[in-house]
Amino acid sequence: MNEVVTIGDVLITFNPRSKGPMKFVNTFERKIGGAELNFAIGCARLGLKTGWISRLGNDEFGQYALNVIRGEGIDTSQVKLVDGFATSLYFKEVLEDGSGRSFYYRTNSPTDTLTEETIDENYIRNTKVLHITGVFLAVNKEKNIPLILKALQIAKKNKVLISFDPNIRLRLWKRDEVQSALLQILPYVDILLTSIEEAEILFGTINTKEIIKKSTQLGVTYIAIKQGDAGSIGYFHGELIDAPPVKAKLVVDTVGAGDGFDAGFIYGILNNWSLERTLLFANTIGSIVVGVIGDNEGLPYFDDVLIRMGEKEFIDR
Ligand code: KDG
Repeated sequence: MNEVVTIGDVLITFNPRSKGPMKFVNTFERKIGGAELNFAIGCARLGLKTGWISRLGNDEFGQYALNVIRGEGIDTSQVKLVDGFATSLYFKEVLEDGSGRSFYYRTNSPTDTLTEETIDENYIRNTKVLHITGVFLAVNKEKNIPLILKALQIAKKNKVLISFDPNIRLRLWKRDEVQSALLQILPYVDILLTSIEEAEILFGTINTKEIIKKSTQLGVTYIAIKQGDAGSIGYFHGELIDAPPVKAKLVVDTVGAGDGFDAGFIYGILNNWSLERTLLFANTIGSIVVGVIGDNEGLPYFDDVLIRMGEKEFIDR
């Protein structure tokens, strides 16, 4: 039995070797990414039994990705390599000021072959948490929204906790599409892990109390508002905690920090930690992830987090 299961698309990631507009970058470093996969890697490294439901192209990149994912100890029994589809790609741009864009090559994703019929009810029933993000929904809205709704219904029926990160990528869909789609998902959600900007798109407000009110009215019990280097806010059953930021030692790549935070938050919940400790743990993970280039290379193992929290001694020889 898994403790956490997620559903998503992998992306072979091309990190630029130099800064500046992508059209002038000549060399890239190949890595792998994808919001749900980053989350799964984060959970597995913390020691949670983690499953990932997906489809990859039966090509060099898909085979490479599958090897990496297996190597992380993630259960890939629900992953298939499919013929006739190319594994999705994305190229990252990093400008001199650290900002940048993502360029996706993911139309006709291999996950287009993942349908409502291919969802194994038993697999979803046999986990403690089902984690969904808005990225997978956006990759193929017409198909993935009903597919995810089916997975959510199975999870609800079997008392599996549902966590949701809106992970809104406006390169994949328009604001009004996002709101109407995600508002269909929210009534199933137990744990909402969002940024303030995403909460504004969903609820039309950046006021924390309003966000909490609107989410809890829909049935959400745990809320975490991720604020990057400003820490995070958490809410559970009337308890509201403003958790201070954990200062990063180095910031070289912020992609994946939110996915790492999500993994840490779910770890805390599954271990019945207090909301305060859960937020501190998740904030610490985010602060570690940003110190490493790549979408998931910086995700820490459990002991790394304890060392950064000062709860375990670091012995280097
Ligand atoms: O959360 C980080 C991800 O967004 C990144 O690894 C890849 O852009 C990506 C996506 O669409 O999943």
